[in-house]
Amino acid sequence: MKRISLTQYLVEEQRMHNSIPAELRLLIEVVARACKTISHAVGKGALGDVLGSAGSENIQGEVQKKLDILSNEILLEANEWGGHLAAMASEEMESIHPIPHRYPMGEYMLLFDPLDGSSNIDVNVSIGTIFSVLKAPDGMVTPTEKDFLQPGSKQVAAGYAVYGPQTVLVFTTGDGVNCFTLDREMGSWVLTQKNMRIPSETKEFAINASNARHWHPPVTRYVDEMLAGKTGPRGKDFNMRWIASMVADVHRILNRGGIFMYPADAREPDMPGKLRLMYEANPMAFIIEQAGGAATNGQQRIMDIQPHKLHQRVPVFLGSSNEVELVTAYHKAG
Ligand code: AHM
Ligand code: MG
Repeated sequence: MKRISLTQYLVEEQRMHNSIPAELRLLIEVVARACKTISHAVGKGALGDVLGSAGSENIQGEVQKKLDILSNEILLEANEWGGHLAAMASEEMESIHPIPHRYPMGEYMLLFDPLDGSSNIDVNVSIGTIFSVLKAPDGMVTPTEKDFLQPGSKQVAAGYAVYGPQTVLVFTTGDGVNCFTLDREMGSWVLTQKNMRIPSETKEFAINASNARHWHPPVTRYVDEMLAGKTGPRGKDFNMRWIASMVADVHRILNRGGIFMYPADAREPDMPGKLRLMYEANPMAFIIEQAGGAATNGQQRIMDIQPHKLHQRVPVFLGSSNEVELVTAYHKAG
């Protein structure tokens, strides 16, 4: 079978459909290269002295792992000099990172969760990187946090890498979803799945059930009905998976369907869920919708939410469309 590299795919997309402007193409190639470097560091594990805590906390008060910081630096350094970006923002940094003046400024803005699934780093379970690309507002001279506060529907690209048994890169530029696998010997990304589609029906769900006692009634109702199985109101048995790395859970759902949930709950009424709108929910929602699935916060489409701050959290329900619609309807019913 003829192998199509990431570069060939991007060049041909640009040539045939004009769907990927040259600067965006460069951006995706640079992010992919950074993910390759992160994948290499992840693969070294204890041998590369990359495991364990860094002894610091990020803006959300979470303890940072060495790999969180290293991955953040790799993405920043890789993306600073190419002239394709105006600024970056990261889950691991309190404020935005404008492109230093010594480099030309481009028209895109990049947001990322450099190392998603941090709790799995030290136990050799799949982890990943998530990214989202926005356009700088017209006339922007000096980027500020406000320039990033655009709804997810404005994303021009989004993607993730999974560092697992295989390293894969999945992304969309608004024209379907494709998956590339890293050929570790050759060091190149090879197209391995074209136009990924999520089945609309599923018998599999993903939620951290240890929080069940804190859930709000619509989530309890929805999960209880699935747990009731064949003789319950859903009339079928469901299976459950929870990897605690959103990238890995979403990758499974893209491949064989399912629903992923990280709801808000009663623990901290002021904290709407755990996941971040700009670095996790929006990019994953874009990919899931592009593959025929759906993504809501229980009330509305995630990509329609107008962000009011960079590190905003949001409840997340995404995956097979029929299931996301059902749990959203339960929320709307009160
Ligand atoms: P992180 O970005 O700090 O790794 O946190 C996000 C992760 C998601 O990947 C995953 O779905 C979730 O946190 C797991 O949370 P929990 O440990 O509460 O199950
Ligand atoms: Mg994360």
